[in-house]
Amino acid sequence: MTDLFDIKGKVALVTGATHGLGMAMAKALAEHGATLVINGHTPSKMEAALEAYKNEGIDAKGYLFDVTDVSAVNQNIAQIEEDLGPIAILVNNAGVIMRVPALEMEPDDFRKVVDVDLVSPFILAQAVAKSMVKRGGGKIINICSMMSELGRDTVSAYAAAKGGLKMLTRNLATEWAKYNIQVNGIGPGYFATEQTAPIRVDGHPFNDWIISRTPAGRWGDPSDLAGAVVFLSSKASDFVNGQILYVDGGILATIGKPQD
Ligand code: GCO
Ligand code: CA
Repeated sequence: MTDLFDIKGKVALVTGATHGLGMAMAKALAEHGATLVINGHTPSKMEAALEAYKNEGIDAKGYLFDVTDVSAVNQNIAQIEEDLGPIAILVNNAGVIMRVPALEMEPDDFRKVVDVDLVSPFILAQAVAKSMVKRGGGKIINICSMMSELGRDTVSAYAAAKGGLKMLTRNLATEWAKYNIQVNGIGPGYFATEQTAPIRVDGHPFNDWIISRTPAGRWGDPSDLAGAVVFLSSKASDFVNGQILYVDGGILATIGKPQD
């Protein structure tokens, strides 16, 4: 019997995988047999990350490059394919967030957020798709957000970029489905990571609000993304194109409930 979720030996590149949700998804792919390639841009973080993967028995290969730099991306993609073979799975996870009220947001900072969170996934997708087309297929997974659907105070640039990333996903899926490339997204809800640590403290109004706003009644654990990323990387999703799979404990399903 063939295993629908089998990704053994497939080369998977996860950007921004030196920590957080990127690292959790990268581990899930490696644990299901993928050859793991991680990208980062800070040498010290990369070193620590490779050590952390090793401690869990994962032999991750690290490539340091800036995902917004077109020539660095193209060079590194070519190098990865030369070193390890064709990239079968790309997870566009690298991202930044700035929490600044829109009236105070510097247009240059807005541009920087859009560059990392929206333009770079396009650059990476184009770079890997060129060889995926020649090889007859591949999987591209864009990491979206609750802010692909919803607004929130202070995150105008992030929401604009993540909403854009949802439409980029649909558009690339439209153009590349005929090449057997499935482009989909994962939309994490509110997860317990370093990024949300300052707002997750017990008794903090944001912490209490998120827990009550989430039907599942808790923050997501990074390991909650494992099933979604393996599904969208495997042949189980070969006829799934342009979807955003929200892993959010039900946030988007509900308007919420009144506070007591
Ligand atoms: C925020 C959070 C979010 C999360 C996530 C939600 O400030 O609201 O940091 O932006 O990072 O993307 O899906
Ligand atoms: Ca992060």
